[in-house]
Amino acid sequence: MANQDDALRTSPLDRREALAALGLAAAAFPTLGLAQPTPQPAKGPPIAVIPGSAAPADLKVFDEASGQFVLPALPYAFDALEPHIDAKTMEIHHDKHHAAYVAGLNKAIAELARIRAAAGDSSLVKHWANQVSFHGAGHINHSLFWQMMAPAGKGGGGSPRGALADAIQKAFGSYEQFLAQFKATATSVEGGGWGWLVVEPWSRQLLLIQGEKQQDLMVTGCLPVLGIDVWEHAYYLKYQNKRADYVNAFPNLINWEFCGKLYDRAIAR
Ligand code: MN3
Repeated sequence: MANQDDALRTSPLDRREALAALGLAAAAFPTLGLAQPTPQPAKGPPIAVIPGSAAPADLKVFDEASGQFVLPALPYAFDALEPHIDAKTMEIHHDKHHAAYVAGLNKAIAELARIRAAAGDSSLVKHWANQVSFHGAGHINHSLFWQMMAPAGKGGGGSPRGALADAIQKAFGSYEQFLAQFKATATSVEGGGWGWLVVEPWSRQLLLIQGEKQQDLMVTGCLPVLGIDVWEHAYYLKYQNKRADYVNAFPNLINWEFCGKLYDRAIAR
């Protein structure tokens, strides 16, 4: 597991940034007839990557060959989470909503590159940077969310085990108190958003926080352990306006084994 993690920490994003920087440098000299700087691979220590921040080894969210973010397959059938989440909701949520975040993220990154190449509308940097935040968070959130659930009784439900169970006990007093506060956190999100259990890595504490939209209110650097999407698109077909009923059903689906791995990675140093 450690080797897989280390391989991921070579971080395609770091390389993308380096390549983007090189492209920017090249674009600055296109017509001057000057010798362009010879691209050099980045040297020095790699940019620090917070342990646990790389994608889990079996979760393909980015394709290095194409340089594009990609939609990971659902790890189960659309109807596998019935009756707690219905098949139609899962199909639309994954195939339409999540796919739109992936497409939106790729487009926003491409538009910013066009602006750097003087081929785009430079007045739209604010817009596209905002879109990177929104769609990027949407892509990561949903990629994790599918894995954080499993069919009830077949990996979904039960209670946390191992180090995560101990940490929840320490942070919240008991699993029951944690669960009550997690539900209250999620149910009371204003508008579309998320309820999150995260590790704040500088203190290594567990925190319960709300996310609004896809990324608003997230604490910088915090690492997700468990999240529930409370946008209406996540539950409206079955539950209509009764978000609390959906939130109450959600613990039947929590994949604590996956969440435990996220926790272990988040506190590893
Ligand atoms: Mn959603």
